[in-house]
Amino acid sequence: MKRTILALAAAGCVFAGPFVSPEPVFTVQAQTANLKTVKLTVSGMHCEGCVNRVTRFLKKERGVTACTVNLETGIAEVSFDPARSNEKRLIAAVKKAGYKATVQS
Ligand SMILES: [Cu+2]
Repeated sequence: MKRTILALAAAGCVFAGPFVSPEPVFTVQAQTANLKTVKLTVSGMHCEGCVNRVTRFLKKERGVTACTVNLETGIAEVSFDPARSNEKRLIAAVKKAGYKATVQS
């Protein structure tokens, strides 16, 4: 179920391509409309393994629908439902993974 929502949410984020059906997916659209995206500066990552670990922990966090972690910049871009999570929880998730994070201003 969660997997389906993620897939649909991802499809909703992609700008209308040839495969995007014009029929709206009502519930998912309503959900994605309320998503919030934050950029976290993550320190302590030094390889692809770290990136995967941080990504995994962030994606496990409730309400998180998407997460992209960039090793070079050390920035994690996270989309989440603000009704279910917040910056503090995301930072805690990164900490649980073994790294430090701050919200990028
Ligand atoms: Cu590493």
